[in-house]
Amino acid sequence: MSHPLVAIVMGSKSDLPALKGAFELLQQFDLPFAARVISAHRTPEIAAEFAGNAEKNGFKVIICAAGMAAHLGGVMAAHTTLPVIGLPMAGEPFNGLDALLATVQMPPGIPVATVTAGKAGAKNAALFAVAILALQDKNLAEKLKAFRADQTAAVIAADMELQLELQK
Ligand code: RP5
Repeated sequence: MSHPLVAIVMGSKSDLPALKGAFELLQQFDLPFAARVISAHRTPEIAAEFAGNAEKNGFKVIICAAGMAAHLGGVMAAHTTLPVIGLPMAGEPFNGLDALLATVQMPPGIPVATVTAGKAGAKNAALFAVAILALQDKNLAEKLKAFRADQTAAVIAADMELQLELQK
């Protein structure tokens, strides 16, 4: 198996259930990925070491999932020039709005490309990683176009189904 190009780093194992959609999408695109539990505040040295060596270790993009104060994306991005996608995790008591703001509000100079919170964000984070890798991979770009075409067809089919139901 080829070396994973995508790293999915989560701040806590408690984030794992929300990431299932990202795992499934990357598998759908036959993209091997590494998944790690690394906390920006509980294991800061490991976070710095992982991000600092990510490029040398063959990664091309890092997805960072974290909840609450959600420093993970910013800390990772501070230690690498690889693209970092921030995925806010929804949690109590602010249902992800805290993590969204913490992740998206990077001061100028160190960007974290932030997707929406939770399961929808997990899918979009994976799709955004695919889009980044597709820039250098024609086969992957074709797969992404096919994915979009399938999605379009599914919506059109759902609309046709609705019209038929309404005619009954
Ligand atoms: C963040 O704090 C994690 O990413 C998680 O979303 C949240 C709560 O972590 P646990 O207390 O469940 O480990 O660091």
